[in-house]
Amino acid sequence: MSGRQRHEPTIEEFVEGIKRGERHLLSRAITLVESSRPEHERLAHQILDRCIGSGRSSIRVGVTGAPGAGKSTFIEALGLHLASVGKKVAVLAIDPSSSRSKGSILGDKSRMEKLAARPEAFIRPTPSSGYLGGTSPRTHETILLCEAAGYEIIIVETVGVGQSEIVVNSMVDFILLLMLPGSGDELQGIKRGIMEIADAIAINKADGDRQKIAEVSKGDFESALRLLPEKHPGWERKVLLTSALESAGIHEVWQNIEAFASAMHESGEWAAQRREQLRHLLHAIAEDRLKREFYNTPPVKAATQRIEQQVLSGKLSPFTGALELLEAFREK
Ligand SMILES: Nc1nc2c(ncn2[C@@H]2O[C@H](COP(=O)(O)OP(=O)(O)OP(=O)(O)O)[C@@H](O)[C@H]2O)c(=O)[nH]1
Ligand SMILES: [Mg+2]
Repeated sequence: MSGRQRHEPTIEEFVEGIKRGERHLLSRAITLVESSRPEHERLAHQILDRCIGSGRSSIRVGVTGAPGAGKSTFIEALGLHLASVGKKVAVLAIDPSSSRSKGSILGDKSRMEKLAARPEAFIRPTPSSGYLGGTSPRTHETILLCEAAGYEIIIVETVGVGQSEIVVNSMVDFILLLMLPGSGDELQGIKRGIMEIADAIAINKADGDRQKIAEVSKGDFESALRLLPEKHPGWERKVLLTSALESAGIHEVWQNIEAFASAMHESGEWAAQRREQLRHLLHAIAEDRLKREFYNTPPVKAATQRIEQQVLSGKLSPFTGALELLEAFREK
């Protein structure tokens, strides 16, 4: 960073710049969204308020799967495919390491260097900032900013290790689950819940001598999907074979996403799901704010340590302790 004082853009400049697709302003607005400083938060919300009605539409795709399944490589291949047909693509890679390290230490693959070099693409690692599962209301807010900036396809990468894919389900239109070729018997330790929220499965790394086994896995996953309840009535979840490394099967995945989008638009479910997601965001933000306000209220702050100690030493039950904290909050 240079020592030069940076000009702080006005709300107007932020909003107009984002709508014109100026990447540096989009980046700075996302930084404000991610900040926990109250003045940044206020600014971020003023910007968001004026971006949310941009009327621009997008397809939001969540890509999830076990660590090393090839999510980043796949997203880069898909992004390059989309950029080559002139689509503007934003990629939000949720970096699970950043809650620990406070920085975004992404591996080479996660940087998606080829895609990053394309003018049509915008790549942003987002810190999971300690939120359960690696996504936060901030990811949703960042999606809204990217949409206002005219990105037509927004791809969110999350590691399918627990809650993250459930959270990502509340902010994207389509979820692609990446699996590896291999025995589908034990479904590779992937929890049933993750399969249930997938709109399609791609068996990635279906290349070299893994091709045969990938075919077998395809059948296994198709059977497994048939046993699961429908996610969207009328949408048949496909199992596709891909090689992100060789860019094979990528176009087929995209065609599947487009088919999903038109089917959902036709049935009205697209809009219904988006409305449901706004409801979710409303409550996620309210809960987030309330929780912070609660613990920052002076009487609660003052009582927390004492009550914690009493609970830990067995003098007070956690139930009574929690009620006492609420009492302190009400007395504020
Ligand atoms: N053979 C083969 N290797 C692949 C393919 N896709 C990814 N890989 C390799 O698999 C490794 C992991 O790929 P990533 O794209 O980083 O996987 P990821 O799922 O994003 O990993 P995390 O973000 O760490 O969870 C890398 O060495 C890739 O080169 C593929 O289609 N075929
Ligand atoms: Mg990755």
